Amino acid sequence: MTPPSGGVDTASDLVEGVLAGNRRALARAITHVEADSAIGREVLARIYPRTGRAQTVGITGSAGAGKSTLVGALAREERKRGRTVGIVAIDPSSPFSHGAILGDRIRMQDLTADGGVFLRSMASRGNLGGLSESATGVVDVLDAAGFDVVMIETVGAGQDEVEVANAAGTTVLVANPGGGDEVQSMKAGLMEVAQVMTVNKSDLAGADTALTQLKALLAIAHLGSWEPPILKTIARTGEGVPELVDAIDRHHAHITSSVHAVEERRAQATRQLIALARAALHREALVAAATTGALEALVDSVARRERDPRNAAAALLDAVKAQWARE
Ligand SMILES: Nc1nc2c(ncn2[C@@H]2O[C@H](COP(=O)(O)OP(=O)(O)O)[C@@H](O)[C@H]2O)c(=O)[nH]1
Ligand SMILES: [Mg+2]
Repeated sequence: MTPPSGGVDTASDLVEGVLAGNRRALARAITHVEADSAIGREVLARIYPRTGRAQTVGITGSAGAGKSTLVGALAREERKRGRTVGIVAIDPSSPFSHGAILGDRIRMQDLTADGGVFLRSMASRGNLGGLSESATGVVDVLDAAGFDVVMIETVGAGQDEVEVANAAGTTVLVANPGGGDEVQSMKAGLMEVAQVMTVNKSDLAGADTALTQLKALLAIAHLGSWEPPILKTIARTGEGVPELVDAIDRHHAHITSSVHAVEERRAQATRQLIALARAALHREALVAAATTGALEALVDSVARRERDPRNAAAALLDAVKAQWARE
């Protein structure tokens, strides 16, 4: 990806512009971060000491759960409370990026028109881990630019998406009535990813059943010092949204309170670092494997049943390590 034409960006100008809240500098800095350019990396390195002030909120759940609608409703509520909002949407089916729901888009434009909301859509990039790297970078840029709240919408399907949501201070799981099987399949694992849960589309039948199922799952989950509240929302009308903002704020107060602040900062740093290291390792290893031709050859031998896949995976790792030793 190349940066937009017209003028040559320098990292210094972009950093200065971002910190001053300049919208054009912000947009260009984000483009560099998304492209993972040298300037983008320098911008991220230089702004990082200025991050950590924003309240970061991950919004995760299945496609169609109403995440984008809810993000819009949350942003509206935050604006009522006088807070500015940065939004990163990486759901590929997001109406923010695809215009699937014209009404939502028009209302979203109202919201961004007041200058207190900045919205950026990002395309999911397949399985090379580029997503967690660039999405958390964009969150950092919005944080440094001074937005009070930064929201990240992701489809809670892949590892990558879960990691993105996980990098946020507070993650909201968006479930639906009638999603019983789906809720069961999440099991305790995904429940532990979220600190606040909501049964969205509570105007539909079965909302209370879904609520009861979530509570039952939560009862068997391993919980720390925070017990995730489970709420009901109707994102389309905004019903329950003020209560959801209150719950997110309570969790934010919990993780920033003096008793938990140090522990939580370390936990969040661990999640972020591991997610980024995993993505980088994955990418570098595939590049090294491709360079040596080892991947191709091992795939052939497994397909011919000459080697078992576990043995081949170990051989692939050896080839990658040997390639790294040569570099
Ligand atoms: N009935 C009802 N529909 C909703 C609600 N929230 C969102 N929707 C609808 O659900 C569909 C998917 O919403 P969207 O926000 O795009 O979901 P996402 O894929 O999770 O981002 C859209 O048609 C929304 O209008 C709600 O609270 N009640
Ligand atoms: Mg969406």
